[in-house]
Parts: sequence; C-alpha cells; structure tokens
Amino acid sequence: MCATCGCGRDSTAVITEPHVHEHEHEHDHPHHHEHDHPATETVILEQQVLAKNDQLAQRNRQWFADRDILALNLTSSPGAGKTTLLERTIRECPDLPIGVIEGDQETLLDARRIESTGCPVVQLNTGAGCHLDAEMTRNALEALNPPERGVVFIENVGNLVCPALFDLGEQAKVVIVSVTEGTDKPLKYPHMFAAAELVLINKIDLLPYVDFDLDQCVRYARTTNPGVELLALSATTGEGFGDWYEWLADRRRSTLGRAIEVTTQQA
Ligand SMILES: Nc1nc2c(ncn2[C@@H]2O[C@H](COP(=O)(O)OP(=O)(O)OP(=O)(O)O)[C@@H](O)[C@H]2O)c(=O)[nH]1
Ligand SMILES: [Mg+2]
Repeated sequence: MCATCGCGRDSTAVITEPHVHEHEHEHDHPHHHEHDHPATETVILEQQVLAKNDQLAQRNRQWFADRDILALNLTSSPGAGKTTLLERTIRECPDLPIGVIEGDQETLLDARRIESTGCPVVQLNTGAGCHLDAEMTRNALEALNPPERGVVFIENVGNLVCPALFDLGEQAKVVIVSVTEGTDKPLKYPHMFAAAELVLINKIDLLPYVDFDLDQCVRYARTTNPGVELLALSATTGEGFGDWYEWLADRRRSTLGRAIEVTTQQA
C-alpha cells in the first residue's frame, strides 16, 4: 500500500530490509542474525482501515442486492481504456439500465464523456488519494440513485495497486490491461489480477504495432489467478465486444436469479 494517500495507515505492512553482512565472526551479544541469506526485519502494523472498509463494503453489497443491481468495479492502470469501454457499452446496450460512478484524482472529464452518452453519472474526485473506498462509493450511490435491476459500473482511479485492496461492495472486479502496457503486468501487479473475476485485454487493434505477447499475458494472468476469465477486445473498433456482452448478460442473470438478455446494437 502507498504512503502518499494514507491508505497504508493503520494497515498491515511487511517491511523487508535486506542487509548483507561482510563479517564472519561469532557474536557474543544476544541479537539474532541470519548469515545464510539476507536478514529481514518484519514490522506488522494493524489492519483497521481495511477492516472498516470491508464493513462498509458489506453494507453496499446488501444495498445492491436489495435493488437487484449488478455492480462492477472497473480497474486498470491510467489510460488502459476504462472510459472508452464504458462509452461503447452504454451506446451499444440501449435497453440496459446503466449508472456510472467515475473515480479520478481531479477533473470532471470522464463524467462529461459518460454524460454525453445520456447515461446517469457521478464523478468522485479523490485529490491525493489513489483509489475509491466503500464510503465514497456509498455517497456516490446516494447521489446517483441508480435504477433498480440495472448495472452500476464503478470506474476506479487508474492504478493497479491500491484499488485491489479496497472492496467497494461490488459483485466483481473487472481489470483492464492494454497491449501498450507490456505483457508482464499480471506478474508485476499480482494482487490486482488475483482479485479480478474478469481480465479484459484491450487495444488489440494495436497488436501489429507493439511488442505484446497475448498468449503469454493470458498465461501470466492464470499463474496469478487460475480461475480468471480473459477476453481480448478493442474499445476503439468494437472487436471482441460480443464476448464482453455475453459475460455481462451472464453476470446479470445470476444477479437477477433468472434468464434475462442484454440486447445489443453493435456497430
Ligand atoms: N487504439 C486504441 N486506443 C484506445 C482503445 N481504448 C482506449 N483507447 C485510447 O486510449 C486513451 C485512454 O482511454 P480512456 O478510455 O480515457 O482510458 P481510461 O482507462 O479511462 O483512463 P483514466 O481514466 O485516465 O485512467 C484514449 O486516447 C482512448 O481513445 C483501444 O481499444 N484501441
Ligand atoms: Mg477514464
């Protein structure tokens, strides 16, 4: 967790401090050294922030359940294509009741993009913060007042680290990784990929121009999270969106507990 936004305060952190010994002597003082490998010093701090967040997230989850709302927490590194994916999804699923919560450190830019599709949207600005939490989400939900039996997309702050830790009460985290970011992201940010139910590999229209190994990225994601589903698509061209809509319809069926179709008008 990071120190900048305070999300690590009162939480558990393991600090490993390797230091190499150059001496080979016997100690006559009582402290402990590991001579076979770098010594580590572990500091355990409390987990209060995350525990409080989990409680509030549970209330949000009940709030969604009471209204038959499917809530999805959309995470990615900055610029992977979260808002572009939402714009296309909203335009191509006109019969699906959608509400959007936008999370960014600053500006209303993403909210304006969503607003231009005609979809209800609330923007959360986190200032120095690098993730949304359950309390912010609850406040945004009250302002959004999303339609019952619909879908709420929560676009998290662009960041593959802290949003992995904060449950917002969603039914599933959907992680977007784009082909311009490099094949290794699932290995470098394992917590985010471990927390995901679905990974969308976006910007596949750019595959001919970038050094990205799609199969390897899938393998890396499955190393971190063996059960994760992966779909490759392009939010710009719409390629692969049929599978995304099928996944969405499937999740919506389980939320509503009965068969329901998502009718799309794909371009
Ligand atoms: N070529 C290509 N460009 C894309 C695709 N999806 C998004 N982009 C572009 O990538 C840039 C960032 O897209 P956004 O949708 O704003 O990304 P984001 O994840 O919402 O960004 P933040 O909210 O800032 O984290 C924009 O210039 C998009 O047009 C895609 O599938 N292919
Ligand atoms: Mg965005």
